[in-house]
Amino acid sequence: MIILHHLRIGRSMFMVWQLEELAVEYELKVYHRDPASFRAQDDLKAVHPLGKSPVIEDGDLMLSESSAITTYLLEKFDTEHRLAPPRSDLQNWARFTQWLHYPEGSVFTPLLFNMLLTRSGQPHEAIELFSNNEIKLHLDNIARQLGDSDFILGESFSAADFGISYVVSLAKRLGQIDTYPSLNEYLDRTLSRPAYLRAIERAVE
Ligand SMILES: N[C@@H](CCC(=O)N[C@@H](CS)C(=O)NCC(=O)O)C(=O)O
Repeated sequence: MIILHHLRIGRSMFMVWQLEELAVEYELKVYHRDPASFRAQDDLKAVHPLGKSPVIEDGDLMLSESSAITTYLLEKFDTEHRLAPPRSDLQNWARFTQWLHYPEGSVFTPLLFNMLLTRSGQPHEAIELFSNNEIKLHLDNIARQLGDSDFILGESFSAADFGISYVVSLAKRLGQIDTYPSLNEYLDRTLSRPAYLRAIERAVE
């Protein structure tokens, strides 16, 4: 059975959601953040040297990095290609892969800069300029790709929507999507899916 090491308040929630969408049996091990630093604590560091989440175990396999975990879970459980195109459909598979890796690879970093600047209360002109420009670039890009579609790759929900929902919801928490009605509607749509609601119920005690 898959074991998900789940650190509360963060991107691991989107892995619980994925397991629920795949209707996979899994065990959830929940970890709490240090209330002062908001970082993971030693219990999670004992699981994996990075001390970060999500991490899954499947028998002898221990896997970190959200996009790698998603790819593994799709290979193993999405045999009917409900959540991603098959590799034989090479161009659509390549497009899917681009949107799967984009949130962690490009969108998260400027959002993190914004979050750290806000938390520190210390202005930093160069970092602020960089992160504001990059956040706008990426939110514009996501909104453009969405257009009038329901989901990031068109009318069907796909596994690329987990990571996109994560970064858009983080942007929302940081007050960055007020001028993007389509991103607000997108979040309403993805985060009201029954599998996400089940994930919340299971992961938030
Ligand atoms: N690139 C990794 C990032 C993992 C990560 O940074 N996770 C955060 C949770 S949102 C974490 O565990 N932070 C705790 C810490 O670094 O102390 C992924 O895609 O999963």
